[in-house]
Amino acid sequence: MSALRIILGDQLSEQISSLNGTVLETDVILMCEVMAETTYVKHHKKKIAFIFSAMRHFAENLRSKGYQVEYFQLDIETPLRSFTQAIEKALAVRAADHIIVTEPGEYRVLTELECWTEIFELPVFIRPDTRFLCDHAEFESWSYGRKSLRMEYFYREMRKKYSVLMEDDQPVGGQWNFDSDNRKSPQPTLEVPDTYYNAPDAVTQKVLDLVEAQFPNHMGDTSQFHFAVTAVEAKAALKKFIEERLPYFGDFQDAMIQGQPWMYHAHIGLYLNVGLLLPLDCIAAAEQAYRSQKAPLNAVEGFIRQILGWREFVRGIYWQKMPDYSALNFFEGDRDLPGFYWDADTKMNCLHQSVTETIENAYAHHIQRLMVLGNFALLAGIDPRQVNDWFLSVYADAFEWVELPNVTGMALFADGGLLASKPYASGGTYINKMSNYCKGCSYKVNQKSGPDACPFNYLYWDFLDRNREKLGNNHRVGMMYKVYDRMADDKKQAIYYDS
Ligand code: DLZ
Ligand code: SF4
Repeated sequence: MSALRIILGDQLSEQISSLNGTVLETDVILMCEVMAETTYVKHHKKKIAFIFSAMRHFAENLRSKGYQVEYFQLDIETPLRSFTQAIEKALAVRAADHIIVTEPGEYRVLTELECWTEIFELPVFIRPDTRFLCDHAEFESWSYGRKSLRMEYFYREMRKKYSVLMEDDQPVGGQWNFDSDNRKSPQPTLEVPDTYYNAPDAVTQKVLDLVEAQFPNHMGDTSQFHFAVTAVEAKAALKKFIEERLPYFGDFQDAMIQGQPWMYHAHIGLYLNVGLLLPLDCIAAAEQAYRSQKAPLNAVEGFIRQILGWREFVRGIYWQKMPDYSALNFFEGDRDLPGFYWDADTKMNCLHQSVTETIENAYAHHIQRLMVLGNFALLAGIDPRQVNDWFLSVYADAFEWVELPNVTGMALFADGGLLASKPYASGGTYINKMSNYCKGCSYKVNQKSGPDACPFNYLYWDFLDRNREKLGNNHRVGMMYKVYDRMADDKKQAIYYDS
């Protein structure tokens, strides 16, 4: 008996279920750099480099522990077109009588591997991904019969299940959620610590050269590559966050400062999503910081909610609603994504800064993604498929199970309210409150119409007006319709023409 065990590029954990029970003498681990996976959306150069380097380091680590690893590096002359082709190539040189794989993070990949039994005439065992804290059956039973799915209630169940920030059966501090403490406006003089920096080693340097040569038309460049690429390094990045940023994470969670791409966010999403960090380790480290009085409760609870609540919740929704979820378009957006999402060439300073930082770092923080980049796409009525493809390709942490619900559900409200209770739509005022971008902008944030008006302002009112039938009954938006209806007709006309 010998197994071919497949490890995908986002399954780089020694605890991954596909490795359970490996017989070192007979079993073969297969990992492969697949051209089609790098180009089905044009991933950012730093994202491809991160994944390839982390994969190569992971393979080396497995070899050092006695595993037999078949690793296919990207072959430019005869690139692999799919995971299926990689298995075919592996089976040509390594005999196996069954295949073992952990369920993938994308529906597209699941449909591919569900064909393997027929193609290879071998039993294929698809194991659950036990790195997640809520499995599919548990999410089904939690969501069964509920009219709407709200993360808050799911999160409370998870807090109890894992006994996180609990005192007996009550939440520490007497409440579940401290978000109301987390809305401080930014002070441009804040001294934000540097993000984790890891100098590329020889393996990473080889990958960076490969990516620069082979993907010239993809976003970004490979200079200043500083990501962790092993589990040990990712743990160091987590430690740096817990010690230096976590204490302020809550206070400035929604703040944006020009020239400060990292703020007090964790920047560990990419490590969690490829498996270099495990969720419970991150949660335990944050809770420990609170228990030892190194970080306040509002910060620790907010951070833990992202991992134990939001991350698991969006994964549950993704697998429950796919494949239909990827086609949802509640507002029937049909405009093309503007070119400035790729080159930052826009006079709107908030968008210019957010896209510039995305190009440089394959990263932008949550509030830039939601209230600047997502908000603009929502208000302007951009086709959700194009917006999703963009988010999936440009961020190093983006894998479809997490990207799609965040963009389609949260940023675009394209699911009509399955995941969020109202659209996260706002005019320039909110961006001005939470950032210093407007000071350096060609547009005037206080003007509602005319050539100098902040485009977010007229797009906001136009968005409400053209979607009245769909949003008029939403009591959380109702107030804004009253404001719009009181506006003079000439103002409404100007908004319409500017949009
Ligand atoms: C995103 C990505 C990229 C760029 N390249 C690879 C690759 O070469 N090999 C691989 O195994 N996985 C890659 N991935 C991740 C996959 O596209 C996909 O997101 C995951 O397999 C889903 O579980
Ligand atoms: Fe963005 Fe409007 Fe502010 Fe300019 S004025 S930075 S477009 S919100």
